[in-house]
Amino acid sequence: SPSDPDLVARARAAKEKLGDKVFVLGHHYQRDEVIQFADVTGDSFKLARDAAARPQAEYIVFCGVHFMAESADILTSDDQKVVLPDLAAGCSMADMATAEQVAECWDVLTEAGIAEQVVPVSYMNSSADIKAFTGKHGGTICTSSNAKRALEWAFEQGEKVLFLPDQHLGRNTAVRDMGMSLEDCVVYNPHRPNGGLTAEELRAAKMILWRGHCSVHGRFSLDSVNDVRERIPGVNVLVHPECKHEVVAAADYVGSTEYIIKALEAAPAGSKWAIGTELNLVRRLANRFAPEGKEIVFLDKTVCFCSTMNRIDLPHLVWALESLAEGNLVNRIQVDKETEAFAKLALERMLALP
Ligand code: CIZ
Ligand code: SF4
Repeated sequence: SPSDPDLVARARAAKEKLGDKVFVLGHHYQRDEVIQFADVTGDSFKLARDAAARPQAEYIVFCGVHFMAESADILTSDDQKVVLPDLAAGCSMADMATAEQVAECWDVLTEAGIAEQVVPVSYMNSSADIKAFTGKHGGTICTSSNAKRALEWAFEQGEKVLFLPDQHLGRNTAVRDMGMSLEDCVVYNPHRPNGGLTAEELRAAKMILWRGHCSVHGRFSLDSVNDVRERIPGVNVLVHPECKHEVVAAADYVGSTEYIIKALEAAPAGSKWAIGTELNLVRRLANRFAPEGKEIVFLDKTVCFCSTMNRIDLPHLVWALESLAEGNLVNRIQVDKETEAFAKLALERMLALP
């Protein structure tokens, strides 16, 4: 069983044996049984930075998903080895934009005569290949905390933005934060010829949104917002910007996981909150703040855990730590040199954003 005291003891022993050689990162969406062994917790960006700030740690055990481990590898030194305890922990959103599809999209933009006006902006939640494409074409990475600043910067470099791979974060940022209209946005569908768009539509658009979404956040609905308001009078609805535009438009507050945590820390006793983000985090926050008299519920009971985040469980973590303690480097995530160089360029543009 996941809370098996034997496994807990084994994880502790292996970690102790490794000492400073190992640094365990835990994403906010990880299971409690894994989070208890994390040296730091955070969102994908904070974790990648924290890994880089620990050069003495030879092994970075990344409890999160594949694209996050890639970003950690890109931002850490070559001597640091990033380990993902289960290689099947991918991200369905990141998988929605492949290198081939994005290269094809660039050809479509070139055919339409607009490629030189387009600046790619890619969400952190993308593969190293997509980050490299972004760097190569003069674009930047963004997170859900700095998407507005990234778009402002991009519109200083060019007239149009190709936003990858989360259409919801792109649309929400353009409309909520940048004063654009829904008509300024078009959706490029990689499964249709020319993205399902005419050259005229591409030329008229300001935001070209890649047709990707998060399979967790994308499932919160406007109904769930209306239902919770009826069920809990006075509730504050707080959602992540990966949610659909109609959900974000109906919410009281919108922000990244770090924003959500800070908002709940600052919330007064007696306040009520419905949160639209991953269930592991919402449950942990509900338990943490209940003693302070803050009532925190999950926005929609039909939405589940992120199944790939949940692949990292205590047995996988024990296996990874014990293997490392025995000198076996398992499940290393290593981005090739050329990809890394261009991806780093895009990440550095983000770090330089005002
Ligand atoms: O949806 C996710 O996976 C998020 C918000 C990741 C992250 O930490 O940026
Ligand atoms: Fe990917 Fe969504 Fe899971 Fe995050 S919560 S890892 S974006 S599928």
